[in-house]
Amino acid sequence: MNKGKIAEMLGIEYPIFQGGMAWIADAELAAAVSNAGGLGIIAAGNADGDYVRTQIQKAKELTDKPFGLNIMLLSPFADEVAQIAAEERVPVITTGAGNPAKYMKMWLEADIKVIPVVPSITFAKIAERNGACAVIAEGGESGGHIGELATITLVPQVCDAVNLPVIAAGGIADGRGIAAAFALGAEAVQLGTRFLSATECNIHENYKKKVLKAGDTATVVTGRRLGHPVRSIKNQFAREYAKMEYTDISNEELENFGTGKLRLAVVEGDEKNGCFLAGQSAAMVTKEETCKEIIDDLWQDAERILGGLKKWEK
Ligand code: TUI
Repeated sequence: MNKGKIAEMLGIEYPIFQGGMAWIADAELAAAVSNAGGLGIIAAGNADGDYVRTQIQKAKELTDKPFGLNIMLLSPFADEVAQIAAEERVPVITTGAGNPAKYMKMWLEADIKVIPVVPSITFAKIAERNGACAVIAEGGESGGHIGELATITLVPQVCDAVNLPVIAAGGIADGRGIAAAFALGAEAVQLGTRFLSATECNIHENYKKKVLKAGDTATVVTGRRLGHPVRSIKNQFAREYAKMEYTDISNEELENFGTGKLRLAVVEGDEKNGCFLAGQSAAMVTKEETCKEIIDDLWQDAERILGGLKKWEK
């Protein structure tokens, strides 16, 4: 099957991105995905410049294939990390949780392909105007920080609104999801949650277990009150946070209550107090596999389903 414009543009084998999950997506995961033919993406998250530079250099050692860096724009280190990404000339930058306009010129001058995550048509159009080579339209089924729209409504609207290739994200975890995304007009997909169970994903064993045993209604969205809705697996932390949103405590106290809880989940595996970010597709993640097994399985299934879809073949 024709693997499409995005794979060609980025020099990857399959149009499958691994989402840049904060605290989770390190050089090892990204390189494993890139070596399997997808686009592996290191997450800068809230980390400082030194950490990010080390991870970029490690990825360059672990793979000779293209890889990406995700810059979380709410990070206090976003300016520093943006500069380091340009210096290191990472092949691809994706951005999350904001508008990357002020960095675009610097990145484009460094010959970097910039692909912002957009939660709406407005931000897709801004990205196009500022020189992005594609956009990732991420629906609210995904884990972590989310927008208001669902993937099935967001993707076709973004495809109609901009003249750029669109990567669909949010709720996609298998070949059926990929087929659906292509039917909506996307030319590639980004998956995060499916890679949480990957052998090369260096998260605490308890995190993997939580994802593997998640059911269809295992996740919940908290944080709307502070303007940063976040989807995570229901546990004591999520329930307490949800309750606190409706009390009269200050925003600052609420924010402080959330600080450091993703680290508790990823590093300590603290099942009660950690914040276990995951998308609605967690219920579809049922076994631990290598990144290569995941990518091969995804593409084989997508190809089987899409075999006859003429629009994609041309
Ligand atoms: O960024 C993500 N997912 C994330 S970031 C993250 S770390 C974090 N922790 C606490 C609060 C906030 C972030 C965990 N998961 N996905 C990409 C994404 N980007 N989803 C939604 C957006 C987005 C939202 C608003 C992109 C642009 C945007 O622009 C609005 C503006 O006002 O700039």
